[in-house]
Amino acid sequence: MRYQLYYWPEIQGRGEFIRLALEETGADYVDVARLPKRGMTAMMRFLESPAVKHPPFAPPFLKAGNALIAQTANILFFLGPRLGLVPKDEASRLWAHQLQLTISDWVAEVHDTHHPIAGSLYYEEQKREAKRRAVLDLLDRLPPPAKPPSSPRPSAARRSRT
Ligand SMILES: N[C@@H](CCC(=O)N[C@@H](CS)C(=O)NCC(=O)O)C(=O)O
Repeated sequence: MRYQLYYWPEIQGRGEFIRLALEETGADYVDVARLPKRGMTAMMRFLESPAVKHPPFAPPFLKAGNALIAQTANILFFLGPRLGLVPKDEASRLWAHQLQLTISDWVAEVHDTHHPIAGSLYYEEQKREAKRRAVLDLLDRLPPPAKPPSSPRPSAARRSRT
């Protein structure tokens, strides 16, 4: 099966999660929007054409035969067993999916520390809010990456002082 990946050609972004799975396993795929000339047109057709029955919300999305699959975690849930990246049992698959959904939450959190008001505004236009958001996010939401999992989260430590 030749998979077709659709993602913005200029950035790595969420498309990279899909690329990594495809590259790691040597899957046969084409990165459609990176093709010269018609790549972006092909991608925009899926996003804009009323003829698409189940249109994606936003890239990345994957075409696999007749299936059109969007949402990064959903695409990986589909690809995982097909590319041999997860064990076959349901519990393992759900655990891998749960991890990927958590990563998706983190991606959104980190994105919002730069674009807390709107993704369509430049960082410079929302710098003050971004700084506030970033500090609060670090304190309340994201666990410290450098510490072992057993360490208390900063938010818990903060709460215990009040
Ligand atoms: N929840 C979706 C989010 C998709 C998303 O927001 N994609 C971004 C790029 S990483 C995008 O295309 N934003 C511009 C737009 O929606 O027009 C996922 O995890 O795939």
